[in-house]
Amino acid sequence: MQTSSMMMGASTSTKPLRGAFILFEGGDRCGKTTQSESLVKHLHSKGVDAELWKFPDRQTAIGQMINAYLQGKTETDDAAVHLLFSANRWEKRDAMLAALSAGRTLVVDRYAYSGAAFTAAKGVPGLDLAWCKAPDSNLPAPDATIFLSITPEAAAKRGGYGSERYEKEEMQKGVARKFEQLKDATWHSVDASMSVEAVEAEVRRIADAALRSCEDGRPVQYLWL
Ligand code: DGP
Repeated sequence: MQTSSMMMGASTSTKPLRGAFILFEGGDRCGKTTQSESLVKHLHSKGVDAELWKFPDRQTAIGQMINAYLQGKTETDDAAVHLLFSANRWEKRDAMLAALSAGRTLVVDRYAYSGAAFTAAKGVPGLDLAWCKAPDSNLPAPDATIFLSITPEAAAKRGGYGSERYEKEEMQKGVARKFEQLKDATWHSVDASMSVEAVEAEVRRIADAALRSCEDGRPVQYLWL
């Protein structure tokens, strides 16, 4: 199967066989929003069918429960809220796979790596990284993960953290340590303390390579199996 897909990819037009899944991860205030929006604009300018997705998706019923939790309006058990974040990704799985196979590139702002890093950083007994990763196993995996790296101190100076639950320097330090442990073959760490333009250039280089690998027939991968 893979061989015939690869042959099709090599012989047909410039439209990729499938879209690429390009993920942005990082601590709060690392510049993900600016960079993910800029990348989508850039891809559109090159005629690439691309869409920006964001997790948590606060529009769904599950997303609204997550939103209330993040805003401190509700208290939820740490394991239960972890599973809600994961469910919020699972409820998008089919749509995600359908978009990718229709040739649409997805630029995604946060995903399962945030899921594992933020919960594991709480240090709740029993909720270690392995436990945190388990519910997201078998979700589509990114083709490239762009990790915007910035120290929690530098992030805090960027206009300060907001008022949401995790936007505190101590928590962000723990999250940064957990992200370190989650690095995998898709991972590209980009120094987010550079100028917006310099980060954009790096991001575009990584995204172009991911698109090329999908054009060359790279199949969709799945997380953490
Ligand atoms: P954002 O909308 O990107 O600012 O994300 C909201 C906050 O939720 C942010 O502090 C990161 C955190 N977060 C994102 N995804 C997850 C997740 O899956 N699990 C947990 N525990 N936290 C998450």
